[in-house]
Amino acid sequence: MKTALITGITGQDGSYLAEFMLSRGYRVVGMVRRSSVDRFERLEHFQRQLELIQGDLTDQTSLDIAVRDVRPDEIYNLAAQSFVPTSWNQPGLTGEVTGLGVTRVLEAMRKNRPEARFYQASSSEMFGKVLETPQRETTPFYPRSPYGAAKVYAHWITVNYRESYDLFCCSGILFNHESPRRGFEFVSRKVSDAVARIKAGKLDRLTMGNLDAHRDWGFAGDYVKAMWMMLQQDSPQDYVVATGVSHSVRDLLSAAFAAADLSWDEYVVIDPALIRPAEVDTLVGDPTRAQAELGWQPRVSFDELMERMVRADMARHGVT
Ligand code: NDP
Ligand code: GDR
Repeated sequence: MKTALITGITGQDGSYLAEFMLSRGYRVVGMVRRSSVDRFERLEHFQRQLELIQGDLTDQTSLDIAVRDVRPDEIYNLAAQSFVPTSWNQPGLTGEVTGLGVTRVLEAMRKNRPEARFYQASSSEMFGKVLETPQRETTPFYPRSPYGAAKVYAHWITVNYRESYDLFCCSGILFNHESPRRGFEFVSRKVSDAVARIKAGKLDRLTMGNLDAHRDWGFAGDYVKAMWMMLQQDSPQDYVVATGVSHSVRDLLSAAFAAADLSWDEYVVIDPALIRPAEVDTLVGDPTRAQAELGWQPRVSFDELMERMVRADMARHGVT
């Protein structure tokens, strides 16, 4: 039985990846940071099948102990301060966790378990003010936030440990992926939850930021499979994971409200405070390498994704 160590297991992707790895017969160990409250909502329905250990990406000792004791065959580093707007208010913390934290995990692996395979959660935010469309593995980076800058550092340190120490390290450059388990501050979930609350009579107005931004949105359940596929290859590589289709935030509003037979323009107001200091205007990925070398394909379309999210939130709020 192979062992997978997942950092960030309490997050959206961590929960889907853990379920997927269990279905492949892995022993799954999740690293969680110490908190005064349990935050395992996304894991509740299968938590008994998991081992959870404490650790924090800001603390080298905890990572050394985790890797030494767990003896993983595969390490998935999903932990990060992942919300872009927070990265302007907490740039130091974002750099520590999302950037330097990756070096700490790599060091823990190099010292304690160099034969393990390593996955780094890289991001399309690294392309930022895009220098090429669609974005592929060779497109130069131009990050537009402290988060994006931290991810660029994390990406290159992963490449560097592969080249310096001959470790099996891969970066998945994943474009936005969503699900009913998405955090409430991200735009897709903010909107699906708002639609459900409007239907339930609990909300009459939704404040939004930039409606003109375009993103390449896919389903998180499809994307975690690509993470695993990368670590099953003969040699380590970096891969773009995306649908290849871009939509605006306005399209997202339209799809989500339509799923509940509502018109978004009757409820949405713009709040300038939600406009970012520097925006990533348009992202669209070219997943050709992932399709050709991994055999990966996205299965859930944009409209289906938004409909699923709205339905799940409506059920949560007790409306049909
Ligand atoms: P989430 O924000 O849902 O999850 C982040 C996870 O990181 C949580 O489990 C969180 O723990 C954990 N974490 C945060 N800080 C620390 C720390 N100091 N030490 C240990 N763990 C910590 O993110 P997603 O699941 O959406 O994303 C997973 C990864 O993929 C992230 O690295 C993200 O940046 C990246 N990514 C995500 C994309 C997306 O569209 N979802 C696209 C491209 C990249 P806690 O529950 O305690 O807060
Ligand atoms: P993003 O996701 O920044 O792309 O990062 P988010 O859903 O936060 O924003 C997407 C786009 O929507 C615009 N927007 C709003 N966003 C939020 N959150 N709230 C609003 O009210 C709103 N109005 C408009 C934003 O300006 C932006 O253009 C996500 C995260 O998961 C990162 O961790 C990951 O690396 C990238 O996706 C790929």
